[in-house]
Amino acid sequence: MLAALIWDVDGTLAETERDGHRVAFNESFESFGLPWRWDVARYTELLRITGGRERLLHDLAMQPAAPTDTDERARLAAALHTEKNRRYAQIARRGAIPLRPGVLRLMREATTAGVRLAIASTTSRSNLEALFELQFGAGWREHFATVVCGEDAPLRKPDPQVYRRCLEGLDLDPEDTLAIEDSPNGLAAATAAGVPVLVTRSLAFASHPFDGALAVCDDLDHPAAPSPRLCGTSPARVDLAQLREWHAAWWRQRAAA
Ligand code: XBP
Ligand code: MG
Repeated sequence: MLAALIWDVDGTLAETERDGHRVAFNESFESFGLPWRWDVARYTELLRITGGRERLLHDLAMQPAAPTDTDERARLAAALHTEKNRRYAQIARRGAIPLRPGVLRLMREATTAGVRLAIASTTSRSNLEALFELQFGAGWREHFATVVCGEDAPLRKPDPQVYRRCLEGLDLDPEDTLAIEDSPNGLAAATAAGVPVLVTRSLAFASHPFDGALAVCDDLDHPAAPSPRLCGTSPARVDLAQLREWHAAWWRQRAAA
C-alpha cells in the first residue's frame, strides 16, 4: 500500500539547475576571476554528473585555465563549490526559483490522505534549506517524515544509497513508497533501491525516454503516460488516486510474474 511519496529536489520540485545552480556557478567563476562560463547547453551535458562539486571537478579536468595539479584542482573545486552554494542560497531566498506546477497540490493531497512525504536529494543541505524555507515556510521540516541530503548519502545518484537511507528513515519497504524524479540518474537510483518512479521531466531531460518508469509526465499538472506494462489512460493531471492505482498495478504485475 502506498504510504509515502519520496521527492527528489533539483529539477523535480523546481528548475533549480538551470535557474539556480548554473547561475550561481557562473557568478562564482566570475568572482574568482576565472574566464569560463557554463551556458545552458554545456550545463545540460554536465548534469550527467550528479553532485555540484563532482560536476565541477569533471569540468575542471577539461578547462585549459584550470590548475594541472590534481590537489590544487580539488582545492579550487571545493572553494568554488562553497561560493556557489552561498550564491545559490541567495538566489533561492529571493524567490527566483519557483516550485514547478502541481508540486504543492500533490503534496497537500498526500498529506491530507495520510501518505507521508520524504526527500531524497544529492544536493547540499544548505541549498535545500534555503529553497524550502522560502517555498514551504519556516516550519517546513514538520511536513516531511525524513529528509536525506548530499551530506547524508555521499554516494551520488545513480547509486541507490540516498534512497536506501530514506527508506530507513521512513522505516518502510520500497513496495510501500513511490519516488518522484526528473532525471535518468534519479530514475536509476530509485529503481536500484526497488522504488517505482514517477518521472516529471525537467527541462534538461525533456526528450529523454525514461524506460522503466512507472509513469512519465512533463509536469504534475499535465497527464502522465503510464509504463506500457500498465494498462489504462491518464487523467488530465497527476493526482494521488491515479498514483495509487498505478502503484498497486505495478506490484500486482510483479507478484504475478
Ligand atoms: C542534484 C545534483 C546536485 C545539484 C547541486 O541531483 O546533482 O549536485 O546539481 O547541488 P538530483 P550541490 O536532483 O538527482 O539529486 O552543489 O549541493 O551538489
Ligand atoms: Mg533531480
